[in-house]
Amino acid sequence: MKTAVTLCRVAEAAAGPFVFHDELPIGFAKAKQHGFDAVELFLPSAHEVSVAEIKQLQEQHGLLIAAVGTGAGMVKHGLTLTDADPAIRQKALEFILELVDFGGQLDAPAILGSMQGRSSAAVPHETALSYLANALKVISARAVEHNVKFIYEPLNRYETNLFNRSSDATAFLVKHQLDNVTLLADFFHMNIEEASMEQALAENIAHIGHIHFADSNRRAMGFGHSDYKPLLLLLHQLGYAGYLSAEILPLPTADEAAAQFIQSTIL
Ligand code: LER
Ligand code: MN
Repeated sequence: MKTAVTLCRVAEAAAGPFVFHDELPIGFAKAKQHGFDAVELFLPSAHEVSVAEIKQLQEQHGLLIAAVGTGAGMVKHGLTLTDADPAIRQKALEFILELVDFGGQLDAPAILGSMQGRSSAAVPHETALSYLANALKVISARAVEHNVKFIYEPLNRYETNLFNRSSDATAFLVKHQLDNVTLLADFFHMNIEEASMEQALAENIAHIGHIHFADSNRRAMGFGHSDYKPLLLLLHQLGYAGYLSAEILPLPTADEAAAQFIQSTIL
C-alpha cells in the first residue's frame, strides 16, 4: 500500500477534510518531509496550475500523484451530474472531463465525489441514476484514453442519496459494465453507512481502487475511535495495493495530522 496526502487549493473548501492548504510548492515539500509517497490534489479547476508545473514539483520531490479530486465543481460552481437542468449537467460533465485529461497527463485518476449530486423531487431516483450511469460511461471512456481508471466515491447519507454503501455501488458499476471505474472506500463515510467495515471491504475489494483512510471523526486514524489496526491488516491480507490517502481534518494541526497518519499506516 502507498500513502498520499491531500493538498487543497480551493478557498471554498478551507474548512474541509484536507491536510495542507498551502501553495503547491510548500504542500509538495511538506508531503515529502512527512514521508508520503504521493499527493492527492484538490484544485479549483483543471486550469489553476499547469501540468508542467506539477511535473516539475513531482520530480523535485520524488512524489507520485495519487488522484485528482473534482469536488470544486460542486463547492465552487454548484455543478452536479444529476442536476435537473441539462445545461448544468453538461457543464458538470465538461468540468470533470477536463480534470480527467489533467490527471491523465500525470498518470492519475480523477475522483467523482460530491459532483455526483443527489435525486430530488425534480429528479426522481431512477432518473438520477441513469444520469449518473450515462455520465460515468463518457468519463470512463475518456479515462481509458489516458490509460487511467476513474474513481467513484459513495458518500454518507448527508452528502448524497445515490450510493451510500460500497456493495450497492459495486452492483451499479457491474450492472452498467463500468469496468474502468473503481470505487473509493472513504472510511469516514463507511463508518456511518456500513454494517461492518470488514465485510464491506472484503466483499468489494476487487472494485476498490482508492481509500480515504480517516478515523470516525474524520481525523487521522488513531485520533478517533476506529479500531483501525485490524482493518489495515485485513487490507494487507486482501492484497490491496492502492493508496491510503489522508483526506482528513488538519487537526490538531496539519503537521500533527500528517505525522499521525503516517504512523497509523505502519502495520
Ligand atoms: C466528501 O465528503 C468526500 O469524501 C470527498 O472525497 C468527495 O468530494
Ligand atoms: Mn472522501
